[in-house]
Amino acid sequence: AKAPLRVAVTGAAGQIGYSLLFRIANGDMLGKDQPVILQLLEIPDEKAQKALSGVMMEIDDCAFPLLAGMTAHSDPMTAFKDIDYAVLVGARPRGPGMERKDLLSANAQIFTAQGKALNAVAKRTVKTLVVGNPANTNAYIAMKSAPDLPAKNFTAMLRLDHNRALSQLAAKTGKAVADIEKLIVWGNHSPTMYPDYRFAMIGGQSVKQMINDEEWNKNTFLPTVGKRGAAIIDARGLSSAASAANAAIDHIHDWHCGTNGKWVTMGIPSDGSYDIPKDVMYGFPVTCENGEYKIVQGLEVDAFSRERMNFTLNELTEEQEGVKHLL
Ligand code: NAX
Repeated sequence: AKAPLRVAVTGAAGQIGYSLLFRIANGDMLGKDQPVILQLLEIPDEKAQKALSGVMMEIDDCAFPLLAGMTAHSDPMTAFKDIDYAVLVGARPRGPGMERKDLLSANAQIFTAQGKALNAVAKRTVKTLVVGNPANTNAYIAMKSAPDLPAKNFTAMLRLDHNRALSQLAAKTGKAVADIEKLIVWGNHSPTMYPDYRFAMIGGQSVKQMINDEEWNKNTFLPTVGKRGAAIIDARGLSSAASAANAAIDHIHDWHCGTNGKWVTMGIPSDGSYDIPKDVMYGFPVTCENGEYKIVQGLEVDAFSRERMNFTLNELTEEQEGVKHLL
């Protein structure tokens, strides 16, 4: 049998945690033959810790065969000890009267502390996915706070946006979501993201040609995907949770198990590809193999795409400039 892998999840008593933890313990993330140990972090607040203990009781009651251990923590220095994977979900939400820069600095504190803890105690090969918003910038902060770990192992979640775009394209073309290949979401996990189906294929046919409607792309597809999070809050009264957890599972599953050549979107520190400045935490098309992702290279960037890619890049640059003095 395989040795267990240690997975830390922060914000473990939150909404996303409630959908995510059961699926990790069930083997959906790292494979059906891979035992896992869960190291769960919540804020020290008594209510949060108590809620976490309740979630852990339920996980116990599932009697998951792959769950080899589980611990509760209120300090990242113990939660991240020897971990193989970190899924950083917990973040400071925007409160009433809070401005964007207050939100950025509140989160900068959380993610500098967690980056330093990863740097100090996690396995040297630890792979990190940041889900908590602003996800790209939080991932950037954690990466910059962990100088002894490989920068490439810090990533941000764009996969929910990718999956949302897939489902819109499936509905538009009347085809199965599983048959759509080569979709991309460039940039920031925010309404400025650029979902790009110029290269997408279904059964050997170009999706762009099948749809053949630039007005639909600009006026329906891009805003629908970009504002999907808001539409879900409006309908449900709560932000997306199960779909976000599912996207986190997909992201790490594909990173760990590989994509067999299939393109997926990951927020990763740029290596300069596509003229995105080095280190910016940006959504790129990647393929994964042997636990490593690789940016899909050589794609043409037309004028419309460059404009959209720069728009979302500028937002990221501003966010990352805004936290620089805190790093
Ligand atoms: P909840 O408020 O339900 O849960 C968050 C949990 O995190 C709370 O239990 C809180 O106590 C805990 N927490 C806060 N600070 C912490 C810290 N420093 N260490 C450990 N735990 C901490 O939010 P939920 O709906 O689960 O969403 C979590 C985050 O995901 C939010 O920032 C949200 O904006 C973000 N999202 C990101 C998405 C993405 O695609 N990247 C999509 C879904 C989601 O909106």
